[in-house]
Amino acid sequence: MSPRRSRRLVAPAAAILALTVGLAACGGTSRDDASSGSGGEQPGAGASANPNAELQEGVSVAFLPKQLNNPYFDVVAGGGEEALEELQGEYKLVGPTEATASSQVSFINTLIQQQQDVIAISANDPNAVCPALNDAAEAGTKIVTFDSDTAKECRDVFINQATTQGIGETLVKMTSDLIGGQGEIAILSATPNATNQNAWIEVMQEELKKPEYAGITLVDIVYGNDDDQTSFQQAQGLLQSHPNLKAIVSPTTVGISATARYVSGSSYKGNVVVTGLGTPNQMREYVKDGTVEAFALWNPADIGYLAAYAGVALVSGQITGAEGETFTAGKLGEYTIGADGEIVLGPPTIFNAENIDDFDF
Ligand code: RAM
Repeated sequence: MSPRRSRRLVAPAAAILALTVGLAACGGTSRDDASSGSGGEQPGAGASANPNAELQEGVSVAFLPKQLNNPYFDVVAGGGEEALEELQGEYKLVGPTEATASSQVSFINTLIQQQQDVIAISANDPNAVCPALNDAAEAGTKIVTFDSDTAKECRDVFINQATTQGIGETLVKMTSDLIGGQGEIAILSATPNATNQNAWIEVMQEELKKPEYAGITLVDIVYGNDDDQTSFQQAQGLLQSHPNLKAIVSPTTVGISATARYVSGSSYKGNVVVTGLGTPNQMREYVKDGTVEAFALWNPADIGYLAAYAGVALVSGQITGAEGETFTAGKLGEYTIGADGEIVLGPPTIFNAENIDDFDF
């Protein structure tokens, strides 16, 4: 039996309405890099939202991360599972082992056959998954992107972990502070096609043009493909090719942990800064051994949780993905949809020796 026929209502509309005031600042958008060049409408365009619609039970939400063997996405998926338990929905996790551009397409096609109500995807490429996602949308599936967006016409909403601008600014400011505003830096990214990393790098490059960063030169950008071994080798290569390098900035949890591992076992430890975006649990030993002073991230579980709530709100007709619509995401409170269907989780956190033991993810 199709899960679409088995849904019931889960929360009284009054309870939802009671929470719709006061927290609107959680949402909003600063920019939408993933949508550049796209002119089409989002899948939900044209429909109208009913903010009084009740959340339905039995909604099936499939999480499709960039890759499965990535601790970051395990935490995201855990948050999604928690939300779907609360919502009495059906949780599923599928995905490729490698974060290559088209590796998610066959999974989307299978999810269409399974008549999933919602696909929540972190896209390895802004465009490669679009034809398959459009097929899914035509079959009635709601599309939520999280973490790494597609072009905007290929999904209903995008759950961004923080504003793209804010993440780029944080990365540059943190690096500048750690190297005293002077010297060569390099970026060790994820895959060359990753929407999120490319958007953050673009902001970083703009930031570095500001007068306060005039002493910093970005000398290289390399790609570890969100593969531990490749990232490890790229870190080694960067340090060999750039003898004056002051910092490696890795805006990916896979890249920063591999870089920290390489540097912690080398003579660069204490001389070259390692920073970027990492999970506290992966980075703890490198903070404790003095390899890493500071890095940033958000709570990945909250992205999964918010994506699941957004998916169920879409299926229930509470939102369509249009700017200004609001919905309540359980314990996270109320969110407002920004321009281009973007929903922003909140600001990133900076971790260091002082606070790292307060976090467990
Ligand atoms: C990796 C992935 C993910 C990114 C984090 C910071 O796990 O590339 O997309 O958001 O790092």
